[in-house]
Amino acid sequence: MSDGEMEDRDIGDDDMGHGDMGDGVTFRSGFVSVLGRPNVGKSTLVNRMLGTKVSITSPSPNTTRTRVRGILEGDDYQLVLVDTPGIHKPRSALGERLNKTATSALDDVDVCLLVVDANAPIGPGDRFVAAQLPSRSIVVVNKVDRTSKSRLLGQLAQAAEQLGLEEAEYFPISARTGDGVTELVDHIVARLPSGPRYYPEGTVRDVPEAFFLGELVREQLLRVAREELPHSIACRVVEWELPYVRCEILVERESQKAIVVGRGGSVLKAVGTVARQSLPPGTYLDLIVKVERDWQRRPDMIERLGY
Ligand SMILES: Nc1nc2c(ncn2[C@@H]2O[C@H](COP(=O)(O)OP(=O)(O)O)[C@@H](O)[C@H]2O)c(=O)[nH]1
Ligand SMILES: [Mg+2]
Repeated sequence: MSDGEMEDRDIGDDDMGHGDMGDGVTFRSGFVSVLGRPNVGKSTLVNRMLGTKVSITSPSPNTTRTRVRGILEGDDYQLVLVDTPGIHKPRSALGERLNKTATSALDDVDVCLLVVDANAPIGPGDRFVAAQLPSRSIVVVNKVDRTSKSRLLGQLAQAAEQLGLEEAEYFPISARTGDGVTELVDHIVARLPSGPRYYPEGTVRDVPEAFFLGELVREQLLRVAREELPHSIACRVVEWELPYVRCEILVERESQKAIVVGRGGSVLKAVGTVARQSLPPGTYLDLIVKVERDWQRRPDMIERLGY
């Protein structure tokens, strides 16, 4: 989804009045983890709820590699949204690491969102994730823009029957169009306990700036990547001395390097143009492609990349 498609959420003027809901609570806050199998739209939902991009998205699974925190606030609440890597059957050291990162987001969480795809049958992947969640989770049935009313009803029934979450609540939404998202946010806020402001007012994301730039570079590269390449790309900013920024792009094989560079450097150039838009004007962004053989299988490299 492009930034342009997203409207800014005007959180300041929310006249719903989430504050004192008759229980004497005047400020609510808490951590809300977003979990699910890969590709169901977790990151798209997090971005949509925040009205800005904090987490990169792509059509290929396992795009999200770290826990990404975005902060949504109103006059009387602050909600820390934790996006996670999709939980899946791991095939590499990286995959194992991603699962660990995701399940660790279950510790000390106030509300759990389990995202499922409205257009795919509830399967073992969904049940596997659900089994690790508290029974009182919120099941978000995403991508309703692609389904029909009757199919959606079937999907809700299946979710209720198969996920084993006795006390779950169900929200059909479209992270892409925003359909149902306001209702979901209102509901989550109402469920938050009374608590402090965890982040200074106005904070949007808890991701180091340099790391986020590396993510934006990777997101652009994922647009040209096919087959196994998405998993093989890693980006890390190795120098951040404004106006000079240097970002390394790692791939696993020489053949992949050619794709990432593009004919006459065309891909790199296009990627750089988009990534620079999030940097101060006049920033010089140096993109360097390196082959780091089989980094996905090497725990030391995964660690060094911050995954
Ligand atoms: N049609 C449709 N596609 C969506 C929706 N939400 C996400 N997607 C697409 O699903 C793919 C995976 O999304 P992403 O947020 O990266 O999934 P994640 O792996 O769960 O974080 C991307 O191509 C998204 O554009 C939705 O509500 N409707
Ligand atoms: Mg994601």
